[in-house]
Amino acid sequence: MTNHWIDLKNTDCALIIGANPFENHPVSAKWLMEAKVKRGAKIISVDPRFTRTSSKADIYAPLRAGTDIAFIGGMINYILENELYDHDYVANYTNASFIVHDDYKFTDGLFSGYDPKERKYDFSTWEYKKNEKGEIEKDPTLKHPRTVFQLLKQHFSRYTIDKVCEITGTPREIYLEVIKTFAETSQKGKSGTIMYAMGGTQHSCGSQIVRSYAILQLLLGNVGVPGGGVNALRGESNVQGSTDFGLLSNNITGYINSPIAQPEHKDLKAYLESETPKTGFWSNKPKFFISYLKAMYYDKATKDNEFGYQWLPKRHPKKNYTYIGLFENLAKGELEGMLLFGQNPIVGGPNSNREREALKNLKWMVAVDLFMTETMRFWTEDAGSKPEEVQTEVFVLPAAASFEKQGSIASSGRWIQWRWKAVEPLGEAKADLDIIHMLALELKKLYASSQRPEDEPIKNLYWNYGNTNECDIDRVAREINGIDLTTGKQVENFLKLADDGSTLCGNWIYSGFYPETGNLAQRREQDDPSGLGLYPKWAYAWPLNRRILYNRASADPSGKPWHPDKAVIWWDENQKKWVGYDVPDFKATIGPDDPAFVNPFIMQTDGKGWLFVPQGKLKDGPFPEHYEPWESPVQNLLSSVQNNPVIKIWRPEEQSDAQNYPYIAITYRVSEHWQAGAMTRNLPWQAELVPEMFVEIGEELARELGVKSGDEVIVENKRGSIKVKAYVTKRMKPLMVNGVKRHQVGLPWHFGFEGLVTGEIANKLTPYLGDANTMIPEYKGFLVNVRRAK
Ligand SMILES: Nc1nc2c(c(=O)[nH]1)N[C@H]1C(S)=C(S)[C@@H](COP(=O)(O)OP(=O)(O)OC[C@H]3O[C@@H](n4cnc5c(=O)[nH]c(N)nc54)[C@H](O)[C@@H]3O)O[C@H]1N2
Ligand SMILES: Nc1nc2c(c(=O)[nH]1)N[C@H]1C(S)=C(S)[C@@H](COP(=O)(O)OP(=O)(O)OC[C@H]3O[C@@H](n4cnc5c(=O)[nH]c(N)nc54)[C@H](O)[C@@H]3O)O[C@H]1N2
Ligand SMILES: [Mo]
Repeated sequence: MTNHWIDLKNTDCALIIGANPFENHPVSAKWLMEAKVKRGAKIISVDPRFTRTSSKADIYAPLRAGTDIAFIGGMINYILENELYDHDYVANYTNASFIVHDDYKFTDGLFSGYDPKERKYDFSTWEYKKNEKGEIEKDPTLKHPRTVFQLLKQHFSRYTIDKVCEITGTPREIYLEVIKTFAETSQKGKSGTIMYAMGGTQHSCGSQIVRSYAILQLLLGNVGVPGGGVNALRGESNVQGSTDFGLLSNNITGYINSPIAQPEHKDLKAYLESETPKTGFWSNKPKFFISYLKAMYYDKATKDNEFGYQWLPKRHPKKNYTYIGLFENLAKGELEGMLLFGQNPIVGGPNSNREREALKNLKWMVAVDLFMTETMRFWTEDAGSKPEEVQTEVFVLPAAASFEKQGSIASSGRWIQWRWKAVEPLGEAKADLDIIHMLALELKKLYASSQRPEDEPIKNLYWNYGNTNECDIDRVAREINGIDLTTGKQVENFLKLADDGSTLCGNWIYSGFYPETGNLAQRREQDDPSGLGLYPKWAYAWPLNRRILYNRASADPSGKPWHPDKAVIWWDENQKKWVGYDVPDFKATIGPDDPAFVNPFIMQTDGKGWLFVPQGKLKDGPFPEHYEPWESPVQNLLSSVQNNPVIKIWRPEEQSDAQNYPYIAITYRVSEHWQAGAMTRNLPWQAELVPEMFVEIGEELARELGVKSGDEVIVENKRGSIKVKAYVTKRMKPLMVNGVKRHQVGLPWHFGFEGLVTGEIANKLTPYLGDANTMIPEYKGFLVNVRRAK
């Protein structure tokens, strides 16, 4: 989240699109209702299904799954055409005035530089026009036809109200009401938030859907202000922490790209040169990276050996390490073993039948979990396997649950809090950290006397967390925070990190979270001088305890808050610095004489919010463009390019066609269950609340199919077939899409064959393809047929 949970109370309008927070993030409901009741805020829910969130909304807008870019694109167009945007904000704080390269073009669904054979873009024209001195050319009036602003206008001019409603199936009057209501938040003193989660991201255009939210919010001046922002509601408890700590396949900690085995990364110097921008805050990257290497290898990391850079694992330039990529490598027999810490791919991964088959290539699997899961038993008849044909050896280790161990946890709002152990783990269960610790100690012992160069990374790994079976978590936390090696004391924050090997830091964005004295556990003071719910002394928000990211933009170009009700930080001419209620997300001493005074987006090289994304930072285009989901019964009405042309399609032969599979399917969560279900289908009281797998279908489709609630039906496509109960509701209604009635059906994905209640796995039906940037699967918006079971 750019903002945080409590900040929702400051909003004037919440556009909830691609999320169902009243069920999946219920605490948000408390703050949204406070905004609604106390301040008259409006809530908008945009969802193919009428959810419990929709039931609390002022406006509910249905849409066809996977048409979110069209939906937001039409809002952008309307706001530009009718000049409802925040002109001062756009002109000063975004790249609207930048002039784009002469050769950049967009023609019939394709941006310039497309190579159909490679299914890739050449990004060289996705650039700005530069003068002889290499500076970006600009037109502050925004009138030049090649400014980002005019190109944005041109790009979205095709997204008219009529066209959008034909694509999305949203009724016209409702759509107009959504636009007008949300556009009001561009007024000074008002702010609107966008809340999204998996309904927005699990699509072949997922990253561009999120981009469209960012563009809309920048146009309305809603980024950096209380009650505003682009707010990703994260999923698993501490999934925010997991990505902060490099669990994404292309990162080390703190969102720094992990090195690739390629000439540009051949040594530390080359890596830092190619990865460090000259301007913007990321120009500090060498300090963070070298401090990370010191945390990895400590005294073994010296200037002479590139601080151990060569020991750090390198990614293969041609391999795909994302989730589906790994499973496809496994299917090809490239992996021998798998460690699963709290993951249940047979139920949670896409194309479950395919993944179950791939797992059979493993020699061994170690699964660490609270419960017996479907994945641990992928080799059984229950899973559809023939046990005698599977050679995999499966080791099952019991894990301690969250309340049986201590540690830090980060929420979607980037607040890091300490969690104490409440009870001892049952039986032999151990904390994941202790399991990894024991494994590391054992590996180091095994390799201690090895002379092979390839074993150096393990031999030289710094593992200073004690020698017992219990990992010294206090030392882990100190290492993450960072240590000044000349004094042996914790560094105050990442501004104190150095690139000469004199500091060590496990994760630069967390630097400062665990000070020398008075640790995180004591950050529990409930004062909130601003009244905005910032609570600066409660928990620690990365980076630098900033509660609202880009908060420089909460003040106008002269440094005054746009409105006194929403004042966060401001320029103090007497003290010559930025002061206020939040920690400035900005260099506090940059004053009006410095051109950077109007550059709030310090993580970008140019300091501006990007309406246009240059240089292929997003692989599928500088602007979002609507394409149909990979499987769709509808022709793309905006161009002749049917699908996002750069998505990764692993199994093209499995594309299900609309003739045989006419219904649009989405998968979703119910409040009563958690994820792949182990954690709720093993609890009697939860299991009882939703005891059976079902497919949710609207009344009209139910009549057409001749089924009633409780009847057994088959839901099938080219990847699989499942037998489930029909659940007929008023919540799913057919939509008129370009004059044709289209039905959508919904499947919860919480069921499997283990646990107290069992049911078919929805993911037997989901496709194997990845968004061009993140490789997230299209879990929402694929095709199925539904028929009565005989
Ligand atoms: N009770 C409970 N809470 C949870 C979880 C759980 O399993 N159970 N899981 C947690 C996790 S890990 C996560 S990631 C989050 C996910 O949180 P959400 O994203 O809220 O979860 P979903 O229910 O998958 O999807 C949200 C909504 O998106 C809608 N939707 C489907 N397709 C589209 C589309 O194309 N466009 C739009 N606009 N909407 C669409 C669905 O109908 C659904 O109502 O929830 C977390 N919270
Ligand atoms: N069709 C469809 N599929 C989806 C989604 C969707 O919307 N639709 N959503 C996707 C999303 S957003 C997510 S996050 C994934 C989730 O997919 P998974 O991560 O596979 O799902 P979970 O059920 O959350 O699995 C977590 C396991 O961790 C165990 N566990 C809990 N606490 C601990 C602990 O402290 N230590 C250890 N070692 N284990 C623990 C639980 O018992 C459980 O078995 O699924 C994805 N799959
Ligand atoms: Mo998630």
